[in-house]
Amino acid sequence: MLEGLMAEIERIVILTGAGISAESGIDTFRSAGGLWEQHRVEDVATPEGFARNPNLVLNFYDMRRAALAHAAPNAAHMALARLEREFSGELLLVTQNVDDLHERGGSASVLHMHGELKSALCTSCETRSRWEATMIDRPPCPVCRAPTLRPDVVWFGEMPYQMGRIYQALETCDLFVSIGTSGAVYPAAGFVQEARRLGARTLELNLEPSEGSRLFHETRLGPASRLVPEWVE
Ligand code: BJW
Repeated sequence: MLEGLMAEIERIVILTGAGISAESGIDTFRSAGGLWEQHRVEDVATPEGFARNPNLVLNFYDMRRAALAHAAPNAAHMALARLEREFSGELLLVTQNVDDLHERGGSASVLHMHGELKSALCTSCETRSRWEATMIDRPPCPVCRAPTLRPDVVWFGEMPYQMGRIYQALETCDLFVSIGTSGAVYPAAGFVQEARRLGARTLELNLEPSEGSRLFHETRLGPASRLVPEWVE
């Protein structure tokens, strides 16, 4: 595929979701037993929930950061890193995931449109800082010292990061590939239509058909750890 890709394709946009990290032991959101069966979305993934009960939200993210410490990238993350190294055209890897498994799998450039678990955002001075420890102790911002740090993640009702850059890449790509995402959350769920409208070929790799499966030219079903290396090979 890599040889074929190089011959025909100049620009690729890849969107990943929770499914690519599932085989690394990271919970997805909407699968059976997933995070939204264990927690109410309104409580842990909205700005209103954080305002109501910050400790509940900080606990939720502390728990996920702890789970991430025991996880390792799988063959799908590594295959995308290989693609980045060997593809001679332009590649934009956009992830909805807040984990760092793409980076640990070897990807040098990753756009985290829903933020990152290991980053904190100060709502007073808007500085981002590294966050490896627990948040529940509510330490002050390392820059302005205000006690106003929050998880640097995008909750419902908030604007995902770097949308201008993503739409620009979608407008000019030849190939859009969606991996391990349910297509239940916008704006990411609309990327396939955007890319297709402007002429890109579209491919979905997922365990089961996503909500927008019919919008793709092609869907391949199976675990990401098998499908992604097969596609990149
Ligand atoms: C495997 C696998 C294996 C499993 N191998 N695959 C009505 C209509 C349209 C939109 C709206 C609406 N009402 C409200 C909205 C907007 C709202 C929205 O989309 N709501 C929907 C519920 C309808 N969206 C927003 O509010 C967003 N902001 C926004 O729209 O701003 C305005 C705007 C306007 C114009 C342009 C741009 C913006 C913000 C959304 C923020 C989402 N935040 C979260 C939490 C992030 C932090 C955190 O992680 O805690 O992001 S929610 C959660 O869902 C998380 C994920 O990134 C996101 C997507 O989930 P994902 O990755 O798809 O996971 P799952 O679990 O759903 O699916 C897993 C998939 O993997 C499944 O398909 C499995 O089959 C598969 N799988 N094992 C391969 N081994």
